[in-house]
Amino acid sequence: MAFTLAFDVYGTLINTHGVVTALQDMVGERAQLFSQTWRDKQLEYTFRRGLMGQYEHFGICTAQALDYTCAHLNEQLTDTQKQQLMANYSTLPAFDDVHAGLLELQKAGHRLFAFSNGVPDGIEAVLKNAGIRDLFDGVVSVDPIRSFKPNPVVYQHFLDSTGSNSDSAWLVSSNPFDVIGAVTVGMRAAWVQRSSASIYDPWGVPPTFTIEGLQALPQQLELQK
Ligand code: 2OP
Repeated sequence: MAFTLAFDVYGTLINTHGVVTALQDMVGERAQLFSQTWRDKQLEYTFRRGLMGQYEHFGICTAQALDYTCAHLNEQLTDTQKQQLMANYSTLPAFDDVHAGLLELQKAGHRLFAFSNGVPDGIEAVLKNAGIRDLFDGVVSVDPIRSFKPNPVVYQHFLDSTGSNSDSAWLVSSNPFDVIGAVTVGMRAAWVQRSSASIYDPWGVPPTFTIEGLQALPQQLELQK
């Protein structure tokens, strides 16, 4: 049986910490801390905007989180530096295991979709620049719903947009909140734990299985048919 696979983008296919190299020139040793704070705040803003019904594009959440991070860490970045960091967001790299893993899944006959909090143009650009856009059947953004993961409505939007259902569709994500969001609406979900430092939320809602990278996904899906 071929499955419909929803791949989370930022943090799963694409390494958001690809900005660290550019940040090293701007904030030196604090580049890693800056990157992590920026990412955490970006996600927090999506959660809060979703909860409050105050939707703004993912790019706005990212830009506002960047301003917050500068203030929080007392780093005075210029407008040009901030623009450079925001531009880097569309040229972030894919993780090393992604291209080969997607290719194998495509060959196995699965339908591959990128499914993200990003707006369609942003998702298209980052996947294209990372050299993996052609491996997908399509891109599904939360934007038409004007909310963010893990609002249950956005997972239903994925199923509706791809003509799939919770028996045939899987979420593949490194973000535990995303996995829990998908499992809660009845989808199956693979958690991609690339590092032992990545902790799963102890909510009693486990992933269907855990993998260390996409190379393990084709075989694991074979076992689920
Ligand atoms: C994405 O939707 C959650 O950032 C993650 O791409």
